[in-house]
Amino acid sequence: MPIKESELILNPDGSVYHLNLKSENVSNTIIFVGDQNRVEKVSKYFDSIEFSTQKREFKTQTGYYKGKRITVISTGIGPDNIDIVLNELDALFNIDLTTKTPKQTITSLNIIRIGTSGSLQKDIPIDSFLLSTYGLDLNGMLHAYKINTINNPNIEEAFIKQTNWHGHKARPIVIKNSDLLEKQFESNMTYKGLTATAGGFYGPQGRVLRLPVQDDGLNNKMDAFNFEGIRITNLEMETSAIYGLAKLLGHHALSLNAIIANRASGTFSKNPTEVIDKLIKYTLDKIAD
Ligand code: R1P
Repeated sequence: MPIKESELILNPDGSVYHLNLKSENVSNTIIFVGDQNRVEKVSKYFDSIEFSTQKREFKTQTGYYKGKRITVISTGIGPDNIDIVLNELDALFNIDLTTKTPKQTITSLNIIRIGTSGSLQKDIPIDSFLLSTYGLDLNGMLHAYKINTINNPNIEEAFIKQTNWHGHKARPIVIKNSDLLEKQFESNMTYKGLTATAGGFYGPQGRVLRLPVQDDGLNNKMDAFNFEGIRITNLEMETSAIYGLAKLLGHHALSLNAIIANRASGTFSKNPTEVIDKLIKYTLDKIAD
């Protein structure tokens, strides 16, 4: 049965609805950034650019870096956007868009997020690189899918217990990164740890401006969380959604974070642009290696 046109929406030119992309526009090595203005901060290092487009916050450029074809795409902020980006990218490769039927053979993508993030641990300094070993989903988007083949109940149970997680909030989900990409991108420059992904920037990450939060001790409990040596190192808004959907769809994903804030000490980077640029170059060189 073909997928109905209301479920997989295509633009009049045949491109996917939100991303405005056709399969020939995209490499199977894809860098995700949050900020649409960061796309060109990556592609300025390309030797050549063959394709550019933008719709809403989703800006895409495809080009070559040291002979390797790479696509860079901005996802905007948050797990809801990741749902759109992952599903539409996957459709470009793994659904026949003419017959609207899933292909028999799956093409596996390599997805690397270059993000910014705040560290929860005093010993993970501002301006460092952090490679996310796991994504800890605190926002619930992934509960729309059947996740029981990809989650880690032991870590989840420990987290629920150690933080006294409130039953009215979405049940936390823990998803592992791609071992393959971790090996490719790790070095003595990368700290490692579990990255928590919140569904908002203020209350969902424990920031209090005028509104009280449900649990004002949550960040401290997350900071103290330990499961067999696994610590929560940082908090942002996309990693768990990328890890979860990539794994379900058969893709490899890795999240690399430029640490621009230290929530434990309450400090912010003096030069966030510089550390992001360094992480961009680091990532591109690891891809081209
Ligand atoms: C919040 O300011 C945004 O910055 C972080 C968060 O995950 C969130 O998307 O990442 P990016 O810099 O990649 O957008």
